[in-house]
Amino acid sequence: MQNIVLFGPPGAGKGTQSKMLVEKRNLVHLSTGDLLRSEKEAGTELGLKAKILMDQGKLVPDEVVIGMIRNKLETNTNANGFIFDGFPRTEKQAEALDELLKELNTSISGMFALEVEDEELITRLLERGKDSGRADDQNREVIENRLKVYENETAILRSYYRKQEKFNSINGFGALEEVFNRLNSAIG
Ligand code: B4P
Repeated sequence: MQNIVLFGPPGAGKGTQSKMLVEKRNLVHLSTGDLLRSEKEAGTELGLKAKILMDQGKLVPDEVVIGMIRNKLETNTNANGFIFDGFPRTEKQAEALDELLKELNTSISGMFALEVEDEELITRLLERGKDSGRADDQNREVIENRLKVYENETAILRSYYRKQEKFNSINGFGALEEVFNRLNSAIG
């Protein structure tokens, strides 16, 4: 199984590149952001609770996202592998993912971190906010808060995967195809 963690700050291109990778490789795409937004749209209790946090740029509790990923892994047992997009975002989530994959007799093949400067991230997200309908993309303060949360809670995972010798840094600046080519050759 090929299991890839696509990592990076908000707006780095995780969702965008995941979709391109899925077309090229026969992997199941798991985006916790997309899963949470579906819950929000369906108006479930989980979705309504998540909405309050997401709209402020805060992380949803670990138990919630770990539970969602567990369900998806259990219902895709025949997959060739997974692309984890936006997950893990905390050390607790990374440890839980390692455990869940161990139960399936597999593990993370590599973590690929898209590197993009903050000003470019803010520009991209505000641009998407013009028509995405996402409250978290429409306000500069909320975007800055998301970047702060990334620095404080998520960036630490770089060393988590470095210790496992699975960390790969990818320049995420440039045209979509350019970034995709860099990513694709790093994945191998
Ligand atoms: P996510 O849905 O993961 O959203 P994101 O970080 O904004 O990244 P996304 O994948 O959507 O954007 P992309 O970089 O592709 O998370 C949203 C919220 O959900 C979080 O803030 C949190 O509240 C919650 N959440 C999700 N997962 C969680 C977890 N595990 N634990 C706790 N909470 C969780 O693209 C951004 C824009 O840039 C797009 O418009 C795209 O077109 C553009 N773009 C991409 N690549 C480009 C390039 N090379 N050049 C120019 N523009 C580019």
